[in-house]
Amino acid sequence: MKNIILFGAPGCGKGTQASKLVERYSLIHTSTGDLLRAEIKNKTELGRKAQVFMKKGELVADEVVIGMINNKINNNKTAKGFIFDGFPRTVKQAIALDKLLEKLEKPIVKTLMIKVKEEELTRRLKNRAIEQNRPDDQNEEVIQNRIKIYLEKTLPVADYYTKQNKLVEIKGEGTVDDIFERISKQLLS
Ligand code: B4P
Repeated sequence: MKNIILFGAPGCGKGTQASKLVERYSLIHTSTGDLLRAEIKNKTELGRKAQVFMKKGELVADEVVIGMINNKINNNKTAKGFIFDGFPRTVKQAIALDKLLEKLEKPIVKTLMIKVKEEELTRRLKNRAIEQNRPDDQNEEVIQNRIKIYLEKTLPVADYYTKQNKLVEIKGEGTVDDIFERISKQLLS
């Protein structure tokens, strides 16, 4: 099993690249953003609570997303591997993920950090607001809040994996295919 994390700021292209990677490598795509949006769509209690935070560009509570990941891993124990997209977003989530994978004796092999300049992130999120009508992309204030929260709460996760010698930086600007090839090279090395 090969477990990989796609890491980076909102709008860096984690979801875009994860979809292509699962196709090529037959891994299970595990996006906490997608799981939360499905809960909202299905009008569940969890979705109703998560929506309040997501609309403001805030993170959903660690316990909630860790619980969702726990279920996903337990329901796919024989999988070839997972691509974690948008998770972990806090150091607490990273520690919990290590513990869950320890039980399976299948640790994270690499954390790929997709790096994109802030002005390009903002441009992409504004475009996504038009294309996908996501409530968390709808105004500049929320977009800026998401970037601020990324810098405060999520960026320390990069140090966590650097200390484990697992962090690899990927230039996240250029065409989707160029970035995909950069990531694939890292997965094969
Ligand atoms: P996510 O669903 O993870 O979304 P994201 O970080 O905003 O975007 P991503 O990086 O996947 O970008 P995409 O490929 O779409 O999170 C949404 C929210 O859910 C969070 O803000 C939070 O509230 C909550 N949440 C999720 N996980 C959580 C967790 N673990 N803990 C707590 N809360 C959590 O790309 C963006 C746009 O750029 C797209 O329109 C795409 O087409 C375009 N694009 C991609 N690559 C491009 C390229 N190379 N060139 C030009 N455009 C490109």
